[in-house]
Amino acid sequence: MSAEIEIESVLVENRVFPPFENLVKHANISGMDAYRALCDEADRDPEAFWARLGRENLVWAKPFTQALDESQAPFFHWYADGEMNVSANCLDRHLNTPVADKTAIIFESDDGKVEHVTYKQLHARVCEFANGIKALGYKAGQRAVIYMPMSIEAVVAMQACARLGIIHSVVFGGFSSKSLHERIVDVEAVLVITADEQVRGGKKIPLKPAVDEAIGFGGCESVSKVIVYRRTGTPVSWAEGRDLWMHEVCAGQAQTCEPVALSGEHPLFILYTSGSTGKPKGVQHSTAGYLLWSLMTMKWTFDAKDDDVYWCTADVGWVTGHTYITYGPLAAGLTQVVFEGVPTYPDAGRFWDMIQRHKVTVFYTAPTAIRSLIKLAESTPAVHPREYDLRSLRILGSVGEPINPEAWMWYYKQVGGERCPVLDTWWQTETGAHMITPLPGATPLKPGSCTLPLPGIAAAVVDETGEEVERGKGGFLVIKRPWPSMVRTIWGDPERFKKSYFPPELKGWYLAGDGAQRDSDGYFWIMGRIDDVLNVSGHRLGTMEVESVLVAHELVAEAAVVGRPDETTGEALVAFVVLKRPLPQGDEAVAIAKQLRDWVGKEIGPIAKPKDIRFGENLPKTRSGKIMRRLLRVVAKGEEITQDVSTLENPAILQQLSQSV
Ligand code: 6R9
Repeated sequence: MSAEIEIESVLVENRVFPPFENLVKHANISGMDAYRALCDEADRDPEAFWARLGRENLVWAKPFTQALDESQAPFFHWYADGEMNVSANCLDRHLNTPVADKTAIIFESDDGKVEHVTYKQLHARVCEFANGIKALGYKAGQRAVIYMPMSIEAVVAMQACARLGIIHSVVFGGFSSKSLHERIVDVEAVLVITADEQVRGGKKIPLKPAVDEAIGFGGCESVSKVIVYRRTGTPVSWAEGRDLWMHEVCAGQAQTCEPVALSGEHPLFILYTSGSTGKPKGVQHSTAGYLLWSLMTMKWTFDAKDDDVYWCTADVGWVTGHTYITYGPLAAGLTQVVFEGVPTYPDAGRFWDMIQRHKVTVFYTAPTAIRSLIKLAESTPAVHPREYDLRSLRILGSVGEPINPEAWMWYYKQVGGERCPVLDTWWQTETGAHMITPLPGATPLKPGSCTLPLPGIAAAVVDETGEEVERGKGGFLVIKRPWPSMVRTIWGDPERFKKSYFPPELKGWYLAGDGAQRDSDGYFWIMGRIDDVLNVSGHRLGTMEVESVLVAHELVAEAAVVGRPDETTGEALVAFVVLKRPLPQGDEAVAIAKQLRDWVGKEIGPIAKPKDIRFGENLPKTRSGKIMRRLLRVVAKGEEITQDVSTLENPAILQQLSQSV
């Protein structure tokens, strides 16, 4: 944790939008008094509050007697002596209710084919696949890596693992074989579940070849089977005895499968996310606490109602796809849209067209998507949301990065028709589910603010000694009390877990890694990361991660990566590179920059490719040899350096680095 808080300040908006009466009237949390009553209940006796929610909202195979065990803090244990199964809580619980015959998933493929699956059918498909993997000998506690496109099959694969207690680790389909390899090795996966290809924006992108390559890198001896979902039918190479088709694994299996009763603390999944060092962290989540908060936030934030058609546009490769596609909406018994493709194909009206056709009521997407659709709608009137009937919408959500007030207002007016609240939900891979967010039937909204913490979430803004800062001043965002869906550990690295999230100065509180400030109403305004993590299009990327890949290239001697504000992607990566050869000029510089960009794409994935690469003979360093990233951030923005450069050893270098290739 750096002593200095260096954060990009957000525009503070003064407009306030009170909640809509029609939403307040029927909301699951109706009005600010109801919200405050829940907050008070949680503050009075947090454990009793969480125990009540756990009892009332989850189906237990064996009831718990203790909600929270703090004896090994910061390794908090929740509902540990209770037993339950996440998949049973998402599917079986609905079987003897009217929800059984309700559509669980409306799947729409990239090319517009639509498939409806009811809860009963989804249950049968999950059971068949679970029986199939059980027959192969896999069991609770082992790890499976899932590398799949957005599909019903991806949800089935995750749910089937949960049903058997197999810990899944989903790797986003946009990650390279190298990243995939790293994760397979780190979790010692016994099973990889993938597809032949994925289809996005009219293009086919291979997946199975990346799995073959990843395993080919070596060190993956733990993997005994690769199960392949046939998405496109393109021929793929086949390792006899290792590779199996998903439909063949399912063939002939019974459509019921006893869910395994697991401790509330049984690990449900591991999901990798970037931190401030080169190596991504395997964030481990648990069974009961995670599912409880996934479900409660569906009910509270999204005000889940029986007749909702809910759509979260995230990919299951990210935490948003885990909590708000695979688990939360199913536990809540909602009908949800699952979409394979991209927002701009066949044109930039795709989201609006789908909302219109499927009569979506709750829509949850990322600011990056909104910002890029604003641009396209303004230039191509035919894909402007006003051209579509979006009257089915009642709630809009935003996630992944700060939403700037301009984008908020456009979303509110053009998409929501000034009838729908925009919920700016702040949370993280580590928090499992929403933490600070407006409630649609209670919270007055301010564009650009994620407003107030959910009941039970003890959020605060403090300085480096742990003192709460004054209203209007920036500080570190912390959570002062444990909550059920919190990260349990970093897979294989409990020391890093303690160091990253529970620094000793902060009295055992959870350090989120974001800067924030509160206004005079107590509203939270997130001001960006305080560590070396960037947020590009809502995806977390560690600058060190990209740097270590760049310096691994044969041409590169040294590299520093910083972020620069970007109109569309929020932040963009700028890489400053010192080559092992003389400074390249003109076409040669362009060619090397391309080579390096492709290298990063191959090593991590296309999302990590630097937008801008600058070459120099050196990097700005202090006399003790430390790279002065603060100066690089200024140079990356193309701004004049007004800071003190007296500690800089080689001031002339800044001029060189200000030239784009
Ligand atoms: C869910 C998710 C977490 C980081 C987080 C913060 C940023 C997420 C935000 C937001 C401002 C919001 N972030 N939501 N910043 N306002 N509503 O995105 O998880 O990928 O782990 O990213 O994203 O910086 O620390 P994850």
